[in-house]
Amino acid sequence: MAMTEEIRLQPGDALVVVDVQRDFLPGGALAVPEGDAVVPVLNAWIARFAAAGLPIAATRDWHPADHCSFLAQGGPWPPHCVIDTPGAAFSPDLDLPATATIVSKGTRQDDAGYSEFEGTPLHRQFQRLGVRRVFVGGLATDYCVLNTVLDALRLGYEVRLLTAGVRAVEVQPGDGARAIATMRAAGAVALGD
Ligand code: VGL
Ligand code: ZN
Repeated sequence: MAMTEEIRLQPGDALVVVDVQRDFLPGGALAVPEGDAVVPVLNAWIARFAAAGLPIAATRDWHPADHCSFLAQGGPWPPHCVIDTPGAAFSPDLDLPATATIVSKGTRQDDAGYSEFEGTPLHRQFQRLGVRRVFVGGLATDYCVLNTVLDALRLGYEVRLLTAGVRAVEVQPGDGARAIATMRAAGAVALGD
């Protein structure tokens, strides 16, 4: 946690907690290996952002039961994060303050987007709040974290990737490391463990 201490938060910073939902945790429908390891790390960041009065967005994968990314529709994934099911709930161990903004994505049948900025009000909300730098952690490194970070950079935000607070699905071994390399090459600054 040394790096966590060294970073000085400032006005214009916001935290984005990506998809820390039961279905992505061990035992879930689309379990990310060690997905639960991100929870204490992100709880520490949530506490820091909350204490500083800075914005916190908690995103969630929020799919209709016939979503295009599910196997039955020819997609790559087993059904997961179906709207209003227990698997779509945030981890019960995630300490989200009542002030956190909840952002739902993938809510339309044909909306496969893996970015939290795609088809959501997140960019508008951040613009209204004067957000310039986003700190991103959560699940999964190689899908929603990757695409959210790349979109954030394209939209002009500075990005700090909370490397201790992300875990990868790893459909192919090495996908997580490759995703981190891609995010860094695009301009994200990785904060160490
Ligand atoms: C995600 C696979 C399918 C993610 C969402 O949140 O990274 N991955 N749907
Ligand atoms: Zn999904």
